[in-house]
Amino acid sequence: MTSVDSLSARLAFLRQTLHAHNYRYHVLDAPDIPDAEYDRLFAELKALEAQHPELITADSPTQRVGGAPLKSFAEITHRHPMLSLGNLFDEAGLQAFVTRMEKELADLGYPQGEPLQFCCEPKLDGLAVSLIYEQGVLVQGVTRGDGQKGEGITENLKTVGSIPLRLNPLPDQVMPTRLEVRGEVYMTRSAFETMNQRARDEGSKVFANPRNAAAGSLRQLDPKITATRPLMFTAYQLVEMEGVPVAATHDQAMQQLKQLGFRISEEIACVTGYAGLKHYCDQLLQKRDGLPYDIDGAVLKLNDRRWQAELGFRAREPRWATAFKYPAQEAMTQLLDVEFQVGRTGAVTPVARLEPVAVSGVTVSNATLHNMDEVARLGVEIGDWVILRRAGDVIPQIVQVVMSKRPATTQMIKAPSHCPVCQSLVERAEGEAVLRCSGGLYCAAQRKEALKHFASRKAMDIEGLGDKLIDQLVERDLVHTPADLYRLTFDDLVGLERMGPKSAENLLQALEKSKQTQLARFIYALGIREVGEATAASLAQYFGHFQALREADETTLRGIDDIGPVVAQHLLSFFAEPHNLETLDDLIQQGVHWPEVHRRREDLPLVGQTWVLTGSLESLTRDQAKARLEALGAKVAGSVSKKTTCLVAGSAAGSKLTKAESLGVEVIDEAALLAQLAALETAQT
Ligand code: I6G
Repeated sequence: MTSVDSLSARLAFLRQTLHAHNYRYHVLDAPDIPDAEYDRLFAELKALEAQHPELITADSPTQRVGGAPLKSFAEITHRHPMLSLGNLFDEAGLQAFVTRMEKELADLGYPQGEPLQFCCEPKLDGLAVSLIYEQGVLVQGVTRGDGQKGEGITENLKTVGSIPLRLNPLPDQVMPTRLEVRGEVYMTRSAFETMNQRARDEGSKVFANPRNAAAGSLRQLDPKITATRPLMFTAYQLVEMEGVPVAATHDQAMQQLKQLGFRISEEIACVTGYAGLKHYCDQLLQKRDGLPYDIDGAVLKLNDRRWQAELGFRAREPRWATAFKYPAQEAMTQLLDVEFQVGRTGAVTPVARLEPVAVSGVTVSNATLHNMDEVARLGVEIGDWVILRRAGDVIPQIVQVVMSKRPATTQMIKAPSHCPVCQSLVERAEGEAVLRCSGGLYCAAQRKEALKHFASRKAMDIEGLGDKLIDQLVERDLVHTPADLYRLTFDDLVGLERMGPKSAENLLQALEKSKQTQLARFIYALGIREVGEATAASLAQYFGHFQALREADETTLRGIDDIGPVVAQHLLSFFAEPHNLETLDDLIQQGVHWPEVHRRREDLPLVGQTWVLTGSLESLTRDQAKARLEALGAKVAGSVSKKTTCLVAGSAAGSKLTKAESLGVEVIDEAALLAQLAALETAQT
């Protein structure tokens, strides 16, 4: 073999290997090499191509990084018009859709009495694009535009990791000679939040929602900018495939697309008739907040492609498909006032009081404004009309001011100089956006919040000690520190509002019961800044003894997984504060205790195991389950692969369960998880 041959072979090997890893990562959600190894192969390919630019191919993984900036986008005529979908909003509309289709199909000769099969999927809230492949290589990517003509954004789309530059062959090594596939480019909510947070920190452009972010990213003339944006592509329609027969049904065609290398929705399901459609739409709406991306509805398609073709199109919509729309995630309302709330750590946060408005099915009258930098960035004033967004599990947010509707008499929002609760000075630390009350535990608001956190379910779990009760205990000066809770007497309690003798008795018992706790819970209950459940679990697992944590220096803390410089500093400051040390001693004096053991990580029972959690758990949150598994030494991963030891499937588990079953991975339910955790934790103590 000549050196040219061996170079070509190495280039082909690197491209094929990187391509296969891309597919595993983006489509199967099951990477099987570490990122560093991928990066090493990529760097080798890049170096070889730099030495031999004449050997670069259009489908090389290096071609994703973004080519030269364009002057403008070319106008491209769609070979098949890019239609839109009709919309349905309620049961009556859905019923009418099915009845109309039954009638039209009957007129076309559809067998009488044969129930209609539909294929359903979420309607992702992004930007529709059409991709064209020739001989398996991506040659063109176009926006929808007006449906007839769109903009050529091929270079930008090439930077999207989940768009294959080259297709995988179908079984028997067949490759379509031409393929046109359509799908949605979008951002997951978490990628969007991370990107926006970085933009806020850097003072660059912040987007109102993931959809605008995806659209803005694709409209960049410089593909290098697009390459930095966390975009995803999910295919939703196989429009045309030459050289290979297209499957008879839509769901099978989607499987063909998956084999060819495209990501398809994990929520695709085939259903029968009106009842099946209704059930799917209801279920998906229930799942909506928990999905990692925004959806604005469900897409419902007749599954049989032959009957789709018979039905054809009406105006600019297919007759065989429609969108069942869900309540919008954004709404316009008026900002009535801004109040400043003091949190557990003294953060003074502006909270928007709004004219109540329905957003994604819920009436919202308050929204966070985060901090004064955010108020300035939005340019919002009291009296303004604003766009409110409520998506996923996050607190509703104001994302934009409708300047065109600004009333003549708006009022500036001013940061308070003194705490609205205790009148201490409000400070802003250098480099921080957050305002803080300097009152510490003198401030009743901070005291109340600290006590609420201490008593909460994931912390000391003091049953019956609700927010209203804590407010009264603080306002009547009965409790200053968490340790004071354990000194409360029957007489203290019966005097409180809505507290009868029985409730007082129960609360005293709950306080007594809470004294026996676990180290991780106790650490979490202390409310140290940025020490959440998972960090508390890591600390408990690492130190085993509370005293060791209390005395740890910075070097030791920084040596622990998950502990960065900021958290280490918060821990050091907390344990350097004499008042905190007094309270800790006092709590222990009052009888708070937990089993302590010295352990080495290697001795933990789940070391070397990888667990995955999916579906909804009822008796504990995912974070709690994760923290407890990690405390026993397990690694908790986000996706199932052949390396997964066990999948915990809660209710409504979806594709991860199917995948685990196909890979022969052990699957257990919530009850079995709880039993295993209890047994292993007991064995540890
Ligand atoms: O499955 C789909 C998802 C989204 C679609 C679709 C869509 O538009 C944003 N549009 C059409 C025309 C079809 N399926 C057939």
